[in-house]
Amino acid sequence: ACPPGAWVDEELGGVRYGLAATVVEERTSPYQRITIIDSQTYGKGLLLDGCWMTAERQERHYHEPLVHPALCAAAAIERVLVIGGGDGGTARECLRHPGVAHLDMVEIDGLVVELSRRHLPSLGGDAWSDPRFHLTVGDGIAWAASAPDASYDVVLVDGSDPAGPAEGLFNRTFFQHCRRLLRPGGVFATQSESPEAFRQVHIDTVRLLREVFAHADPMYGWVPMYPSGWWSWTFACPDGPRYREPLPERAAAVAPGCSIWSPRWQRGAFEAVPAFVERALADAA
Ligand code: PUT
Repeated sequence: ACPPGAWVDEELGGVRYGLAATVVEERTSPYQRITIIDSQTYGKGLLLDGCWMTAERQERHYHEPLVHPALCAAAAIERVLVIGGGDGGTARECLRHPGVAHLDMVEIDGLVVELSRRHLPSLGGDAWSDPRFHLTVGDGIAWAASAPDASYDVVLVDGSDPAGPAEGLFNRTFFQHCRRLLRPGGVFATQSESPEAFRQVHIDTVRLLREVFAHADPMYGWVPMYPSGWWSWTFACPDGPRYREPLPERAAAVAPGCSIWSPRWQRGAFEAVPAFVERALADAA
């Protein structure tokens, strides 16, 4: 139990998003400050540079919506690339799909992987020892720039907020490379911030993805520990919005193991575009 009065907060725009928690370990890597906490409500958790990334009893709100719309819609899912994702949760959800034969995960900060494996082992679960899983500690932006054309069926970006090491995960050149990496029928997805707490970043990201991929749509849900709690993921395809409707056989294989995502949840989440975002995107068209 946490001592009374112990809080760990992320502060953003004059608001605090906090948990009653104690700090278990804090380290500084060449990229960022990494904090592991233990909270009463959500179990152990991870912050990078003081921003919430994940926690044991909350991570499904974030990882399931990032992964399953893409993995249930791409024409094939043999080869998957995850950029970021050092806590292991995104890889774990991808590897629940039996059609995934090879998953490359490129995480810039090896210390995030090390601390996540030690303190948050349920996040990656069996992914770390799965023979289909290939971890590279390195720069995901450079990986995207140098990987061959049409080398992945699905590309997922699980980065932190657009500052520090994650800043380059929100720009045109990076998205153009991600498009280039997709095989025909492939799907791209990225976390695209909060429409409330990161309003302009969110709108700019969706606009940019529409320009680069031709088809891109945001999907909305909740990650209670993140700023405002209201979050988004954006899916993109060059050949049409195939990500909107999950293939029944793929969905049936993973839905029973999900806490948040289901085909029905997904349909509602794509429809739940706030009016101000709809207007901003229409103005840009
Ligand atoms: N991958 C975590 C998203 C960033 C949340 N602040």
